[in-house]
Amino acid sequence: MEHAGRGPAEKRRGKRCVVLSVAFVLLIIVILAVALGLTLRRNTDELRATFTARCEEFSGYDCQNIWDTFQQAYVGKDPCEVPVEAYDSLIAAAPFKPSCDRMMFWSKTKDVVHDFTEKRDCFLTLEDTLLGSVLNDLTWCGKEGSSETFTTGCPGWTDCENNPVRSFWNRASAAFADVACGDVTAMLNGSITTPFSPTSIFASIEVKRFNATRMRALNVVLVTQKNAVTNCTNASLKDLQKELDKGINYNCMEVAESQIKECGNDPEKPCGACW
Ligand code: DVN
Repeated sequence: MEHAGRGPAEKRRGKRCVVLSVAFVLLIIVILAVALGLTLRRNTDELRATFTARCEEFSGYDCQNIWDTFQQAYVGKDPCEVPVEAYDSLIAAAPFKPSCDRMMFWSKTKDVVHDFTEKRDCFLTLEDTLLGSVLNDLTWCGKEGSSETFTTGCPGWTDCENNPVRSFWNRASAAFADVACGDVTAMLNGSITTPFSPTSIFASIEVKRFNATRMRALNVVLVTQKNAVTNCTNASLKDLQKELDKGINYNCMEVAESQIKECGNDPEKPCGACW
């Protein structure tokens, strides 16, 4: 009769096989965990490197302290529960200085306005200031129970209101508008039907904080293209005028985008003569 059970050598081989399989699975788990850890570290390190390099272009600031203060706003938090107030300390660490007669606000004209302010050293947008420039075009968020910064998989602008990126821009825009003084300029988009959109940061936050004790006028530059759909008589611009604090003068000029581009390319021309 044939022996039904396995021999001792076969049993030992079977056991070794199980041990090897478990060890292999554990090894894979360790490798994956290390790779994930390194990726997260890289996320934090890359953001820190960009932040610090941009910060160091401004002299007289403690960039390490500004980075630490920035991180405190969102690290370890649910990325949908970072309110605007979380950035109060960051704003206090690098406050906006008033640049009377040179401050430039904008809405739906991101490229044209920055192309212009980069070439000409006359107007200053939020994105030309230290805090605006270090975080411009970046994405970041934290996670509950983690000390890392994530740069992917973060909630989008409209996914939840209190997300770290949106709250930062809302807070920074409010602080920048708080120091607006003298003659202030706003570049709005003449190619859309509602250049002063109630849901924009410009309308919902900045204009509401303009104050007549500091500001003399708001000069709207309505950027037009060949087939302009909007001019200075636009209904939304009437709303803008109504929203302004009494005592702030309002002016509006329609200016061709090509003229703004040409002026940007001509550093000899005085800034005020661009429109
Ligand atoms: O005056 C400026 C400046 O001070 C600024 O920070 O706020 C004013 C501009 O904000 P705005 O009036 O809301 O103008 P926009 O053109 O509607 O939006 C400005 C930017 O906010 C966009 O360019 C988006 O940034 P991005 O993605 O190009 O780096 C962002 N943004 C606004 N609404 C968004 C959005 N991003 C994604 N989804 C949205 N719904």
